[in-house]
Amino acid sequence: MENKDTIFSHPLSNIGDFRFDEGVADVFSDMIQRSVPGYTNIISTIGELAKHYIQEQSQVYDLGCSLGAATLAMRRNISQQGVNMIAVDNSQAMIERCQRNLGAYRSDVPVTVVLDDIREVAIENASMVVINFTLQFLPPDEREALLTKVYQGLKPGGLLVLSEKIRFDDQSVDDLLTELHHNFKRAHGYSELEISQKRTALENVMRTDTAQLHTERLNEIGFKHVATWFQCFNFTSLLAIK
Ligand code: GEK
Repeated sequence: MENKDTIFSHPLSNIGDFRFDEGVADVFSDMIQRSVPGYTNIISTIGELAKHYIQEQSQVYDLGCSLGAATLAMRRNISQQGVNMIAVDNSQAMIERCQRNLGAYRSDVPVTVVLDDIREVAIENASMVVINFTLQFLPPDEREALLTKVYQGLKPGGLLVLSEKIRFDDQSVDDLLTELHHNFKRAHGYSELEISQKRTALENVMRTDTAQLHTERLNEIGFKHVATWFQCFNFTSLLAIK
């Protein structure tokens, strides 16, 4: 059974910045499913897209792979020949568990699990790249460079799936969708204390962009086709084809 996330359930005298450490990695699967509306749907759609977009003799990247959910979903759907997968995360705790999760299922598709910063990793000969809720943790002024590197490493017809928490310039809309998201968390058993302490912990480490900025940036970088395929409250997923 999955470990339940109770990290913020007791009052903390000093709420430090959120970190992807052992404690978080142990409960991460439960945490993300109870915190991100549509997460399971997004993961299974990533698997579906893998069937259509992964090209023979190419590479597939999962940037900010955590426990490897997106990598597993894609790997299950690969029948193309000569595909290499590369899953990257800069949390040692996540990478150890990701390696274990991938090892638990049989597959002929090789996966290299890399402990590194996604800004440091070369992207080459890629037909599909997934950045599922990870760009939001990079400093805002470094996001364009990362996406440009992804674009340059993609083959023609290659696909980027970019999922993010977003903010809205219209304060009333932002407040409303934040409240709906908090209701989602309440419905999944998080208390007011857990919701507010987690929010404080994320304040300095997760700075969200607007949906409009995401779309414009991908278009400016040169992606030929950009579309929002999923949105629920303040969570979105885009696909961008080179
Ligand atoms: C999923 N994609 O289950 N370099 C590498 N990894 C990073 C960096 C960085 N600069 N910054 C953060 N991370 C996953 C979920 S979680 C999303 C992704 C969330 C890693 C961090 O260690 C964590 O594992 C992941 O990005 C973000 O589909 O917690 O909201």
